[in-house]
Amino acid sequence: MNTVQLTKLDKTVSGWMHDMQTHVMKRLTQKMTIETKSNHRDLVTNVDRETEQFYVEAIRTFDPQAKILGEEGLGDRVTDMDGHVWFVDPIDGTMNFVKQHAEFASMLAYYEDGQPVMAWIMDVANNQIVHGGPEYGVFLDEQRLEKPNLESLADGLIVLSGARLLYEQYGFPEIAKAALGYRVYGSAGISYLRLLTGRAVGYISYMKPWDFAAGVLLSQALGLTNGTIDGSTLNVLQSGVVLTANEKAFDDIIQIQQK
Ligand code: 2AM
Ligand code: CA
Ligand code: CA
Ligand code: CA
Repeated sequence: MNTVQLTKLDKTVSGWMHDMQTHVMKRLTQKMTIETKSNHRDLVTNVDRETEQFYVEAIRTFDPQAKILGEEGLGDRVTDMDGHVWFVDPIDGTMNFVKQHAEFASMLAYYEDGQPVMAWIMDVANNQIVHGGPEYGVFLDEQRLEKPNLESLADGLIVLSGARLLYEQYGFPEIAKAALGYRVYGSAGISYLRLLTGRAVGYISYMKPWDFAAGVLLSQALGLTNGTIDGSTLNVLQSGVVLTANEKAFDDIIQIQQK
């Protein structure tokens, strides 16, 4: 895609997200339907479904060839990365959405024949978007972001998923102890925003494709390193423990893993 096409794509999708933001913040003042999915902590609301439906309709009109992988299942069954593939996480951090009315995100990512093109992560309550891609640059709203400093794990904050830390999985306690400090945000999108804006040196969590497709694309575009914690190849259609960090902190974490 050339710059004109990328700019059009960015403006179009950012426009959808601003419309979504107005709608979702209004929904927070109204009564919500809250249901559980796989267990009592796995929440879904009518707003998650409505928001996914809104994105699916917008994407289908804009890009009739789209294959859409959305968390709430209103898109398509996507089994390969051929053609135009869109990842949708309508509300990321649904528990924060329900309990805090803040610290939740909305994420979209677009890949063409397996190549990352552009992604968007919005901090909905703060109405801020990080958006961009490898050919376009990465921006926080209008401000271009630079590659974050190469701070080591010992000198920086590591962002972790709370459940994995609590249940001492994947070496998370050792990683937290080796870091200057650790943070748990309860939303993959908010975690990636902290990393992309240089407030943390790394993020590790067990994630599904819609949780990391946008974050991995934007991180890579900013020069951060992405991988899996077990050294297997990162596949955007496969769930796994994904690690994103600056290259120094990435090595520090892999070394702790291999001990
Ligand atoms: P969600 O709110 O979109 O479901 C919270 O710890 C973070 O992990 C959120 O980004 C949440 O996304 C995601 N999450 C929730 N349950 C999960 C699960 N079973 N596996 C992987 N990620 C999950
Ligand atoms: Ca969910
Ligand atoms: Ca999610
Ligand atoms: Ca979600």
